Amino acid sequence: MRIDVATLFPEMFESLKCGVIGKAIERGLISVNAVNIREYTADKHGKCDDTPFGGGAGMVMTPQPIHDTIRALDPDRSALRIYMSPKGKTLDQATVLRLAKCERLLILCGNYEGVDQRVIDEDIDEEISIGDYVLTGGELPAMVLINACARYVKGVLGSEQSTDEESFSDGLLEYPQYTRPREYLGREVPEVLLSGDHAAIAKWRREKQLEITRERRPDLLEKK
Ligand code: 4GO
Repeated sequence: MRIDVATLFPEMFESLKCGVIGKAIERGLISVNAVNIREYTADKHGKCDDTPFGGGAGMVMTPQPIHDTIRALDPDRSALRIYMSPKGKTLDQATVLRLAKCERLLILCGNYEGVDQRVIDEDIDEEISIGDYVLTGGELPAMVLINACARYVKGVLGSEQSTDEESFSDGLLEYPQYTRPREYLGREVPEVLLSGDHAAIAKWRREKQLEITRERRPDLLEKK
């Protein structure tokens, strides 16, 4: 999977080199190519923003540098083009799975008050939000999206880590996990997990999933 990112802050994407995603990049399973929109501005002072028509606070990113960056990265429109925005469709696991199947993604990150609407209309396929809150830029949401999708690319998670036993894979929240020691701060690991009875363990875990989902996210049970 190839992911191109159009951003004013490509350095932010260096942090993807950490951990599981970093390993996947090293192994060539995914590639992340963050490009600075400023490299494409025709303005001799490197300007990429201007005041909004109609007035109001802040600055808006101008269309020319963005359009030219996107055209350079994806001249034949072979990537699915996404703009990170609080106005977008809220990201969920079904959307993650659909995007993870794409061979190429191009993610546009806005800053300030956002980007000129005409590049969204001309160049963008989908607007996605990571949740109902506003951030100063689309870069962190883009990294959330990249991380969530990369986990579903074949080979990214080791054989011991899996995407099919976790929260949301079956529409429920996850059961609690325990590891050594058997007692910590006076708290014992639930007896059944030490029993070696795999059927009893599976039953206990299912019950815990239903219990925590009923308590915290009854809406998920309704959907099921
Ligand atoms: C995306 C972008 C929040 C999200 C953003 C989100 N804030 N909830 N800020 O996914 C245009 C300028 C949007 C700053 C950007």
